[in-house]
Amino acid sequence: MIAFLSFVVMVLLFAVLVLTARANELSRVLKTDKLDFTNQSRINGYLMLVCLILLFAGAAYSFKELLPLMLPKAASEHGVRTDKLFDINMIIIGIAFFFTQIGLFYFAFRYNESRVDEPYFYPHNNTLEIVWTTIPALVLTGLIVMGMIEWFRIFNVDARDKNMMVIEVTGKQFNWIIRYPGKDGKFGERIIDTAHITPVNELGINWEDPKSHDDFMSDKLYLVKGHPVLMKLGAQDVIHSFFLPHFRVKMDCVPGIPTEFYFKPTVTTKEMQKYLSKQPWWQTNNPETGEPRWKTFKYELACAELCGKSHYGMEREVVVVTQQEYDDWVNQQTAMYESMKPKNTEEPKAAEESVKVENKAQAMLIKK
Ligand SMILES: [Cu+2]
Repeated sequence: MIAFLSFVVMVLLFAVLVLTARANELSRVLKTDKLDFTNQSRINGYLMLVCLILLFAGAAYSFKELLPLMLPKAASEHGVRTDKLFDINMIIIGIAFFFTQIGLFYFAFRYNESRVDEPYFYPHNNTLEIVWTTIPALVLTGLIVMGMIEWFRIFNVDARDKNMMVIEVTGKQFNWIIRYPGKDGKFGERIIDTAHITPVNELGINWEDPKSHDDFMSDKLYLVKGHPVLMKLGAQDVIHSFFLPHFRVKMDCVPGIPTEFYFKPTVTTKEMQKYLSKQPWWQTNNPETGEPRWKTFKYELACAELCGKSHYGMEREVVVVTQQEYDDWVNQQTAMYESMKPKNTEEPKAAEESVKVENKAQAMLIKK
C-alpha cells in the first residue's frame, strides 16, 4: 500500500512539474512573439553527454557484476567451443554498441540548436550507403557461418564414436525417467499402448524381449568423463526440454517424436568442485548447510520447457565420474526385470497383473 501511495505521489509531483513548466512557457509566449529554445537546447545537449557517461558506467558495472553469473564453466567438449562463439558475438556486439552510442549522444550534443543555426541538409551518399550495408552484412554472414559450422559439428551423426554410451531419458509431468541399457548396451523394446504402460512399467517395456532383462533405472544421471554419450530423449505427456546447463545441452522432449543429443563430458563433479573452490562466490557459506557452497555443488538436469504447475520440480542430479567409478556404480544397480519379479513368480508380468488388479479394485472403490 505504501509503495502504491508513493508511486501516486511521484506521478502527481511529475504532473505538477510538467504543468508548471508548460505554464511558464505559455506566459513567455504571451510576453514575446518568438519562442527561443536556445538555452534549453544547450542544457539538453550537455545532458546528452551526461547520459552517455552514465550509460557506459552502467554497462561497465553490469558487466562486472553480472558476467560471472551468466554461464557456468563449460563441462563438455562442444560447450567450450560454443562459449567461444558466444564470446566472439559479445565482442563484436560490444564494439558496435560502443561506437554507435558515442555517435548517437555526441551528435545530439554537438548539433543542438544552441550551436548550429542552420541544419545542413545531406540527403544521400552512395559510398556511405554501400559501406554501412556491406560491413554489417559481412560480419553477420561470418557469425552465422561460424554458428552453422558448429551446429553441424555437434549434430554430425557420422562423426559419432562407435563406443558411445547410450542413455534414454523420458520426460513426464513432473519427473524424468532415466533408463540405462545395462551390460549388453542395448535397450529392451518398448510397446506404447495401454496394455504395456502400467504404473509399475511406465515406459511400456516388453519383458519378453531379452534385451530388456539387464536394463536399469536411475534417479541420477551418471556420465563418464571423456566418454561420449548419446541421450535418447522422449516425453510421455507434454513437451519437456532436457537441459544440462553446464554441458551446454538443451533439446526438446516431444511426445511421439524421438530426439537425441550427442556430447562428451570433460569435467568430473569432483574436478568441478575443485575448480569452484577457488571462485569467490562459491567460497561463501551456504546458509542451509553452513559449509562453503562449492562443497555441495552438483551438476543439474532441469526441464527448460514450462510444462505445468510443478515444472520447477523437474530437477535431477547429474554425476560425472571416471570410468572406474562408473563401472563400480553399474555393478551395484539392479535390473528392472529383477526388481519387478515378485518373490514367488518368475515373470515380471505377474507383478504388473497384480498391480492392475489392485488398480481395478481401487477404481471400483472410487466409483462406489
Ligand atoms: Cu517439464
